[in-house]
Amino acid sequence: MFVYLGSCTSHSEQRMALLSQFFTALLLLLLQLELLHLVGGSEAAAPQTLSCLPPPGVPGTPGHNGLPGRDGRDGKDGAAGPQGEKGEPGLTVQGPPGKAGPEGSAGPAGPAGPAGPTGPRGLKGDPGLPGTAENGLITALQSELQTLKSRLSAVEKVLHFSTFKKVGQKYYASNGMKATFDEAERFCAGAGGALVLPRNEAENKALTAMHTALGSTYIFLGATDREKEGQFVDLSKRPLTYTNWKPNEPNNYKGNEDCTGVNTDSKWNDLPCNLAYHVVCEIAM
Ligand code: MAN
Ligand code: CA
Repeated sequence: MFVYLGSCTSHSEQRMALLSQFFTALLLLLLQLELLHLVGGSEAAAPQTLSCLPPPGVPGTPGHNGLPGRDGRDGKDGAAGPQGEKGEPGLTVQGPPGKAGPEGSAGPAGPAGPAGPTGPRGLKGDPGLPGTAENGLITALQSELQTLKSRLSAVEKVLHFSTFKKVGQKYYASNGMKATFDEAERFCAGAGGALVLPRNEAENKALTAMHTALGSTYIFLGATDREKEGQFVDLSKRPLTYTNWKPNEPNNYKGNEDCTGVNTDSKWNDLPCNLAYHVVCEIAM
């Protein structure tokens, strides 16, 4: 039984109405049970059959299925899914520039006496260059591009030689040729480099390795004292900052030694410029 209670009834009124419906139904049920007792005998009696009822009939056809029930409540939360893939690393970019600091105060007053009043405040300074992240990235990439261009250029020059060795920011390269000093100097310049001249011990040691590869005894170095006897200079006429002379060298033997060579022991000796010695060029990056 369903009774429409209306939207204007209070909660307690609704409860009262439901209770009264419930008790009415209960009363009807008890009345029916009492009728059965009156017909069927005392309470204590054993189970019985109502002899006054007619025999049961043939079972009827099954009823139709009922309507589907309402949806159940939502289930519990499922287990957490697997962890996602790690993201790509972000770009490193320069942040924006900070704000300009406050302007400095005027200088201290001069000594007491006839000095004038303190000068006016100075003009505001010019703003700095825009230090945006993009500008920082462009500068870094331009620098990297220059480095790569320089290295590629050196490697392309070295490709024309059969023997080469990298030392610091340069290559020492040779094709095993022997030549006079002037020929050697021209050859190296034409190859985009210069006749070799070690500037430190590491570079000098690299020439010992070239000796081993070339099977040479002397390699010409880019240093002469042609202009002033006893004063060795490089090919740009600058004084040498590193030397590794043998003992008692340079000796200008027979007054005819204005050029320089390095021996297999890595020591230097002044030699005749018109004799042919092995040629090694240095190719800078
Ligand atoms: C000797 C020394 C050197 C000189 C050579 C020339 O080894 O006198 O100083 O340069 O001969 O062959
Ligand atoms: Ca000598």
